[in-house]
Amino acid sequence: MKLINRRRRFLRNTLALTGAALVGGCDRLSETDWAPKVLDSATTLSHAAQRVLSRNAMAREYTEADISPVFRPNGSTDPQSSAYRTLAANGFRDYRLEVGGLVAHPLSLSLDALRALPGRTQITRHDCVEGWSVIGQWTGVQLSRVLDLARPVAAARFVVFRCFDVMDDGNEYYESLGFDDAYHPQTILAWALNGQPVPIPNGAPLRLRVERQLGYKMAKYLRRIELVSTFGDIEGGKGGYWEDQGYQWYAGI
Ligand SMILES: Nc1nc2c(c(=O)[nH]1)N[C@H]1C(S)=C(S)[C@@H](COP(=O)(O)O)O[C@H]1N2
Ligand SMILES: [Mo]
Repeated sequence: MKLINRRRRFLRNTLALTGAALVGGCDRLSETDWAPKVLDSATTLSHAAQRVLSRNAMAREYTEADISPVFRPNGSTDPQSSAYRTLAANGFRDYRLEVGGLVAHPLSLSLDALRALPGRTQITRHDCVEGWSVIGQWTGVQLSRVLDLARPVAAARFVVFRCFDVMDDGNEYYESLGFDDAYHPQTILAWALNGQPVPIPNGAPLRLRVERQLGYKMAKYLRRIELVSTFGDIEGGKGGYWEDQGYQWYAGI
């Protein structure tokens, strides 16, 4: 057996038995080619074990040379709600992101206010559940910074994202995250794609990036962020538009 295979098998077994013990090594693991295959085996672990394993893990980041020529848009690409049309017609100058629900300090943030917060730029791969991927560079503010300003109260357990677009069945797109992903350093509210304002097809003026989960978690056309204790009483009760159609709430890659 080649050494690499032996290491792989060893790691797979180790992960399966003591996933939590390896948390400290995840950043290093993710820099190697074989790490994604090893981490794939984590999908056989229980959800709870996977969360412990991945709490601090970073999604892989790429170089400018890896950026896809076109960032393929998917789902809604041109929202028609009158609120959105009005904002778009004015170049989103009147846009405000509302932050409310179980917070001590509700917010209403303009794009300038969001851009004035410390930013993060990351080149990441977007994986759609349909089986295609694209790589793009995203710039925005870490969601954790916005949450720190809003100060979630103790009862808050999930972050819900409300969007401007209405789907074919008449329901608004929405999504939700637990606090592990909400406070993850690569979870950002992005206002730029590849150095330009986010184009309308990709979620203008502000969209979520959650780099360790599948594309449908990354709500575009953000209207409002709500802190809640449960999402069971929102829309279909499963935590997101696609979750309400049967997709998994935790869409780990
Ligand atoms: N508001 C909203 N967000 C959305 C969607 C959508 O239809 N509406 N589609 C999701 C899906 S399935 C994917 S793959 C990505 C697509 O992002 P992109 O258009 O920038 O490629 O957005 C996600 N976020
Ligand atoms: Mo998707």
